[in-house]
Amino acid sequence: MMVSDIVRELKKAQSIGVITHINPDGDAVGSVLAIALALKKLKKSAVVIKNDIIPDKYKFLPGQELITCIDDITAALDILIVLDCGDADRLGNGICLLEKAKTVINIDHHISNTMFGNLNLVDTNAAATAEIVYQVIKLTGARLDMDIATCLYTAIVADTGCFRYDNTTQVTHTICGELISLGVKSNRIITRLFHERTLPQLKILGMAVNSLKIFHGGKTAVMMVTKDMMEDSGAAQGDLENVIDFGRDVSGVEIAVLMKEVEDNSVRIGFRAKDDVDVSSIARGFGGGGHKKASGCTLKGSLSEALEMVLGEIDKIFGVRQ
Ligand SMILES: [Mn+2]
Repeated sequence: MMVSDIVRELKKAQSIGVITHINPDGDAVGSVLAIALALKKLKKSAVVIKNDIIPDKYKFLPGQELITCIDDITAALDILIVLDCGDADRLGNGICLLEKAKTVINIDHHISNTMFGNLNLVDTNAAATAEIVYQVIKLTGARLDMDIATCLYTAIVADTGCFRYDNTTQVTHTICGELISLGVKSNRIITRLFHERTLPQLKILGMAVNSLKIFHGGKTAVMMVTKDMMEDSGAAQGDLENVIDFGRDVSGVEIAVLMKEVEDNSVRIGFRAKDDVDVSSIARGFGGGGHKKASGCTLKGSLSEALEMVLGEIDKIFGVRQ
């Protein structure tokens, strides 16, 4: 599917809902707000449909007034745009909206995308879904203003780890250069995303780092976050974003794992790879998905059971555990 096919559909439509995956990250939030703001400029009735809590650190983004609850979507939508979501199951309660929309447009950059839309625009070379959203907005002719640019820039900065990950390309920098020329406050956004922490965020980071264990002769770093740690620190869901990077940053580590105990005897697991290891296959093997260097899955069981399963898979890459 081409960007022009998507734009043609958008132009024909009137009521458009925009949604992303549960546990939304910066790319997710920035992308949905950017496209909804642009659609407004094209005089469409556009809303961002809320299927999960939006982390406080993205509350500064423009367009928050376009956010609507699922229950308020009573009439059928001409189009539902699903952004940054590799699998319809990651829509949480929002999955019911797939039925309510005449056309579902799936725009994403995950290699694991299941192509669940009527129209699918999946570009795995894009560093962030926001890069694709930028192309779509450009082609609609909607004027990129500072609000839209701020959302897009934040999304790209979030998904590239501030241009550090190797998904960052010349295209990424070209787009971001244009966004800065529109007045985006680059350093303020980067500080907000990567350097500013609430006290609970700092406490949970400390606890996670303290739990770090090394395996495979230093190539694997595992951090574990228990429900008690979340409670003691006062941290909320979303406060763990980027914590996994501290495991990856350890010299010699090639795979970082962050395991979080979640409600119903299950463990949410994130993987990050340095250099040549592909962690998307590990996550996929456990029913999850993601990218080569950043992926995730959920396992049933206790933290220690999940740890054994994960290390068992990494043994296959690095050989005998040390
Ligand atoms: Mn993304």
